[in-house]
Amino acid sequence: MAHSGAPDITVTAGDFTVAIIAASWHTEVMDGLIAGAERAAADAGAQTTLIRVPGSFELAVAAARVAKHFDAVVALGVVIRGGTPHFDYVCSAATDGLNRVALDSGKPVGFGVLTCDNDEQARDRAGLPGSREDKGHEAMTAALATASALKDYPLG
Ligand code: DLZ
Repeated sequence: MAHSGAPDITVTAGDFTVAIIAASWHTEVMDGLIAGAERAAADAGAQTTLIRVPGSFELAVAAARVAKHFDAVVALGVVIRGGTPHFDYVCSAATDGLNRVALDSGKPVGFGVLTCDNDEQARDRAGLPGSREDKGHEAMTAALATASALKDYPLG
């Protein structure tokens, strides 16, 4: 299911704790993203805690609040373009906010927010039966691989 050009990452170090922050819009696609993230964590021996928020706009504040309590955070959401500029504002808030959390906390933040033109594009990336990609799994793998790469460099 890997995207063309995506690295084949194997996470070797287990024992990490990860907060999965998940938005609630677009239920079926979100269920696929969460399942993919949880599968990747289980394969790597990591412990997860699932925290639900209403929409993708709320992902960053939740990540900011909990980052210090976990080795890594994975943010999952689905934003579908509508007929107004709202899509751009929610996507910017999520991407800018989550990037700020990563830099401010020094903790890896896996970015599993789908920003799509339509529901079909989102389903194709959600790790559901028939999907070409599994972005929840990818986001968790990236967060764990980064936590592993940085484990010998403590915060502060
Ligand atoms: C309002 C809204 C809309 C129109 N679309 C989405 C979406 O496609 N995906 C998503 O995660 N959230 C959406 N939201 C909700 C906002 O993220 C946010 O929860 C509300 O604006 C309340 O702050």
